[in-house]
Amino acid sequence: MANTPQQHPLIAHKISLLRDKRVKPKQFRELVNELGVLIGYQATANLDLIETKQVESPVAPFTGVKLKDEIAIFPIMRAGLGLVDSLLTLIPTARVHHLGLYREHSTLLPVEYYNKLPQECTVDVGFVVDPMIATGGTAVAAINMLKEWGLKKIKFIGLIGSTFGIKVLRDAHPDVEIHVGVIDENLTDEGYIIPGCGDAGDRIFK
Ligand code: HSX
Ligand code: HSX
Repeated sequence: MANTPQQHPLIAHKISLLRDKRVKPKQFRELVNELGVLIGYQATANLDLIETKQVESPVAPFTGVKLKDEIAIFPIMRAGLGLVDSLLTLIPTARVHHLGLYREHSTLLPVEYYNKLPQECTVDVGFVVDPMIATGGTAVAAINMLKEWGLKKIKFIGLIGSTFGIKVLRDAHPDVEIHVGVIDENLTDEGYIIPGCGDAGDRIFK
């Protein structure tokens, strides 16, 4: 199931602002970043911990905990770049591996243009980040790339997903947790989510 923390008032408030066409790139980028932190916080809630050796607080010894897994963030360019800082705020030690995919304009099918993953996969948990799931093709293709690389545990973080695209992603990769801020019912033949927020890449960078 896709997790839509829509009920959280801060997420609902910020998604509404994100949709507003009067919002300019500076504020749009800030909103993407803030939403990434809120949704990322929820998406990291079930990460595993291990105990550390005993250390001492100023008053007593204690056994600490730390994250068990090697974690990486996989932004899908361009728009996914807007969510990298959010995830790094939450997990500053995470690695970042960029994936480049664009939708071919007539078929809307994803085309890979950038993949510099190291030869060996030493990541335990990967967070694929991209603000939009429209037809779902891009997310499915990115996750295919990561599974072929050898990554076993993958979570997707987005801001707005279409009902159709989320079903496509869930059917293709039922093992992947999907975390989005909101699910919109409609998708145009041109692959735009309605009401959506327009082209997130353009709104972040232009
Ligand atoms: C947008 O198109 C997003 O940032 C994604 O990278 C992509 C989503 O489209 P789709 O493949 O889900 O239709 O620019
Ligand atoms: C969009 O996804 C456009 O169709 C582009 O082809 C593609 C690239 O996304 P981004 O670079 O703006 O994230 O839907």
